[in-house]
Amino acid sequence: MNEQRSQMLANFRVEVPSWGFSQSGTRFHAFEIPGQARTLEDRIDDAGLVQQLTGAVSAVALHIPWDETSDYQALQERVEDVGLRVGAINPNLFQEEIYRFGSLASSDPEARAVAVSHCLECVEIMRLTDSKGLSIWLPDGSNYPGQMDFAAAFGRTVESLQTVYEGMDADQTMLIEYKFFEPAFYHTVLSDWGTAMLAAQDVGPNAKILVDLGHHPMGTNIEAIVALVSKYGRLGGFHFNSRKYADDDLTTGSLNPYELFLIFVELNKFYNLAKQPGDICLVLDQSHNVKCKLEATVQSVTNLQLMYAKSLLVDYDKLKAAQESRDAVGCEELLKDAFDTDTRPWLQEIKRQQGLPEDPLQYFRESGLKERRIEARR
Ligand code: PSV
Ligand code: MN
Repeated sequence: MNEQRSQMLANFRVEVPSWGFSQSGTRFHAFEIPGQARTLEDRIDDAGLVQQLTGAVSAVALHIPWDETSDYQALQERVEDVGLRVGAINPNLFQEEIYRFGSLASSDPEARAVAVSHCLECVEIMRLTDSKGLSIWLPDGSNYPGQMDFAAAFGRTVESLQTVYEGMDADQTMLIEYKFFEPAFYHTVLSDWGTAMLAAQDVGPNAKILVDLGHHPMGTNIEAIVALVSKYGRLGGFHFNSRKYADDDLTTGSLNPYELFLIFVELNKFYNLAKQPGDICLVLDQSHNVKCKLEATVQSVTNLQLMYAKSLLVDYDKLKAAQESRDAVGCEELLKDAFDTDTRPWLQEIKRQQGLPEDPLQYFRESGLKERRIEARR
């Protein structure tokens, strides 16, 4: 395999979410999964273990207050001890009573003030932990026609985001995540890439869009969104996961590998994803309610590596030429050729060179690591 491409594949990194390791559930029940993390330290150790197994983790993304602590410097040291950085900091704007009618968009000035001040507290945590991304998702919206004035709610959101942005440093990025429904079912304030883009443009140059793969209506062409937002310099990052129906938070690549590959194809046109630290923030956002959480995270990281590898096989010059000569079949065949190539032997070869287990899942299961983790957390 071409040396440069191998180097790129070897350098690919993704952030893992602390919340992907602890107990989660559906609105019906949260099951106990053997070995799941119980403390903040467990979550960091799990992120470190995924890095030890895959070599492809850059950072652990945190959610506040789920990962709140009295000593953020100690937290950062622990993260560095497991070979990682503190990744994006996610404020939580959805679990306070005062947010019943919204957070940054609320018509209640007190609710807005609480939400803004929580985001600013997260900016302070970023300073203490040297994190560069403030990843904001707001649940704001309405359930019934007439309940909320759409334009006014959007205006209040922009104003709140501007206040947060003014409190941020020049080397910090605000990531604005959109989602088309849930928890609101009639209208959502930041429902799609267009509304997030309008907000980002009003907020400032370091306000970017975050694309969560589970946040679009069925059939949305996410790769086309990626291309447009990138063209306008506004792509800030990703929340990777997989979905069948809505925001299912399943293992990345489990249901949509071709879509994932096509997203990487667009990303490669704009960014060098092998550059570390990267220009965009690639994060998993999943909650594993059936699988061993650590195994699901390893699977997700591996699926990302394999799809990224396939995207590196595309001949982009040939693709451009075929597009310009309007050869629809030729274009598609170029992509299919790359997608149909088995990239597992290539990734295994890289892992051998890096001294990593060729099959991280098998290693986790057979080396005793899995049992020891379950035993220690009983
Ligand atoms: C909302 O569904 C979301 O995708 C946001 O990123 C939240 O921070 C995260 O999920 C919570 O799990
Ligand atoms: Mn998300």
